[in-house]
Amino acid sequence: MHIKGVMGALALAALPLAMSNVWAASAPEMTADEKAKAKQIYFERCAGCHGVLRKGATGKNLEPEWEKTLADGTKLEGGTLKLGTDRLEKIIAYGTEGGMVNYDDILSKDEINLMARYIQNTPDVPPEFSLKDMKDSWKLLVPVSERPKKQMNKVNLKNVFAITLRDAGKLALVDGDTHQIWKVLDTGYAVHISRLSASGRYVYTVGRDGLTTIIDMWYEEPKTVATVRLGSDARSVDTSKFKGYEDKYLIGGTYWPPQYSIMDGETLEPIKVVSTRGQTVDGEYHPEPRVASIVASHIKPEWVVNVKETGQILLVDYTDLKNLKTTTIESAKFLHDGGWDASKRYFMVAANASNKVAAVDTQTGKLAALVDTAKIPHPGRGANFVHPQFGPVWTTGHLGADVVSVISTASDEAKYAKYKSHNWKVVQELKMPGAGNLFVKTHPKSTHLWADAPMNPEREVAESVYVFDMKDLSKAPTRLDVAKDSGLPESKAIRRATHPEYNEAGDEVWISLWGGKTDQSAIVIYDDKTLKLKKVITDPSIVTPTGKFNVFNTMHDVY
Ligand code: DHE
Repeated sequence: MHIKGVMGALALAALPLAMSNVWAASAPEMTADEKAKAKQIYFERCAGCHGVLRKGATGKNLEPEWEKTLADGTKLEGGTLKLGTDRLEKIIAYGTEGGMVNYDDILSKDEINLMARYIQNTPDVPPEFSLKDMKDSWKLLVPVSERPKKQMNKVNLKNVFAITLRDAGKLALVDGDTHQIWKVLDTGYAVHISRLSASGRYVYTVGRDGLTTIIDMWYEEPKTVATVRLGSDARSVDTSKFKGYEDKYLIGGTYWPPQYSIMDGETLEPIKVVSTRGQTVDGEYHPEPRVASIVASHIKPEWVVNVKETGQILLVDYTDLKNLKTTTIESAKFLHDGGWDASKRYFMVAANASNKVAAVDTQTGKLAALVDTAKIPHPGRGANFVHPQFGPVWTTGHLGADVVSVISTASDEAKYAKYKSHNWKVVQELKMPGAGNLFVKTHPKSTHLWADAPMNPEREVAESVYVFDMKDLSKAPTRLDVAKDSGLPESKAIRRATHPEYNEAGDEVWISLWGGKTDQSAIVIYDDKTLKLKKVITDPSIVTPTGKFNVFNTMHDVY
């Protein structure tokens, strides 16, 4: 199943150079057909963690041969050739304690053998993608002048949910007031996130394959009005939200090529492409610094662009695209996902392989702190609340630890001055039943903090969500068995309960029950106050639902 991409971290042998043997092996031969098939599998399952050039990030380096020198001068070397086909097959099939998950339930024996051979060969370098390539891919399906001048439907747009139907390559727009599926639209493959225009009229999606779409919700039924390709591997997109720039620009980030692109916000016409290749925070050149999360500031005409491999956070000023001004802030490797603190002055981003969260002060354009956390923080966008003992806090779950970390923030300093000494520290760790959390969520009107654990190997844990009572955080969380509550018959594959998302009013929480491609999946809705089941949305069109984005909460970064 696709989720395996998240933790694909091969534990490859590393030996001090003095002890090593001369490389004896040569890469196994492969036919052109085998290579083409392996390349596709690598893109779908492996590249997210190991990188296109296989230099490693969340996952280990997968080059045939590599050497590196540690800070103390020790030289190390390793590589897939050293491990050989048999050992690699075992690692791919059964995983490792280092975080690589097993693929024996996804890939056939032949495919595992194919991949074991493929990664001993030199990585293929995919083509670059220029501004001209983007322009050639751009399709303006409906010019702005031909679009509705006012909303042509009666749907409460602010409470619509944009739901990724991952393996179907589609997006469902669901009416949050009636719980009815409003429209299912074609998108790129495995849309990673949806973002909203500042006006709340347009939904933007970005597929893993780089295809970006803009959907106009003012029609009687939502309609895709333009598409463009950003590159061959993408994860992030956001709009310009600052006053005077509403709906003006869109920015998209790509894993391959490593760059970000700026487009017209209403037509997606490509305007500018900026490479992120360059030096890491350790001073080494990196050829593949992928663009991870991107968010739009509410307090300045800027985007925060987080570059994974370099650990550099870019504040990109969009007031003058011809003379682009960028502030580059050093933080830590490898930057991944994150969200705003309650004041929307500080952006909190996970440097997951360093077990740190970087807090960027977007007002001063400087790093406020690097906070040490438990293993592999994975916040999604995180969750903000006022802690009874520590004041304003932002929380993150962890892929690699059985806790949710509560971090004190400097939000609204005048009001919360007495908590200053706690700022930028983990003030509490809330115990989860195991590791494997991906997302946490709360809402200003709620007293609950929701956490999922879809990557946990235990079915019981992965199919449930956990709800903490923020009035008394010493209590264990309440477990809600989402798979059972869905009423769907038991399935062979684990159906992962993931990505809690509030409705506009902040009184319902929507959970994706993410089954295999051929299983029936569901969206399971709970009453936030009583934690009772409210509604289950199942429909043959609900295929592999993952991320859900409520229009109002996404527009205003409510979490
Ligand atoms: Fe995600 C956010 C990258 C695997 C679902 N994911 C993000 C972001 C990045 C990212 C950079 C932040 C985007 C932003 O805010 O601009 N994700 C990656 C990967 O590189 C990784 C580890 C492996 C891969 O090959 O993609 C990965 N992600 C997954 C999944 O397997 C998930 C569970 C299902 C899927 O669609 O593939 C998944 N990622 C999500 C979701 C968000 C996300 C739902 C948005 C969270 C939010 O609330 O903002």
